[in-house]
Amino acid sequence: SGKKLRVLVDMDGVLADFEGGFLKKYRSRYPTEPYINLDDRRGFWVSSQYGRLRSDLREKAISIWESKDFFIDLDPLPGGVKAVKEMAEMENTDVFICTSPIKHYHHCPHEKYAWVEKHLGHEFLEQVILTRDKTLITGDILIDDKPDILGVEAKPTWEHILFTACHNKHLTVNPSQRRLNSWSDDWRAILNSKRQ
Ligand code: DGP
Repeated sequence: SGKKLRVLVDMDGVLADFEGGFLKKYRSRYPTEPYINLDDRRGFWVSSQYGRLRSDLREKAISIWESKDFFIDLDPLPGGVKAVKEMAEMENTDVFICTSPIKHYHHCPHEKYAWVEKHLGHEFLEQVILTRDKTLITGDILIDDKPDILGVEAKPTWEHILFTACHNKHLTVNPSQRRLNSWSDDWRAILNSKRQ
């Protein structure tokens, strides 16, 4: 009953292992430079924490995700691809992948589409939304690891479900904010709670 549930799912940190992929390539490219273990990550912006470690490491960090093959090479996070495929097969459910490309556009947008095609299939390209402002996109739920999702729309239609990641796991978010701790967590219950 009611209208279809619209679920927006973020890509980096939710479906694709941005943090793990970053650290692996950073250490391989800069083997003698200091780095931040995933357990010690704090704050969404990787470049900010590396810049605090040593100012020149900010640009070195940025060079990693601006490189060719960074985004296509990201491993899927456990259970994400399966969950999204299952969601898409559910009755009365529309799933979209809602992701913000980096402004260095030479590789990232192309590789995000290629990643979806590789892991979710060609048909799933229909579901991809690239936007720098997720508040403009209407939906019932947005599953995203970024704690603060802001934009020009002050009252987005979606409820933000905070997906737990290394950089946000210690955050005490406001008590009304719901979390999905991983794809082993009960995402079906969260979807069902929003159905009419
Ligand atoms: P999204 O997860 O859709 O909100 O997209 C955010 C993107 O920004 C994602 O590709 C991760 C990336 N990112 C992480 N840390 C930094 C950073 O310090 N600087 C920039 N420019 N991008 C970052």
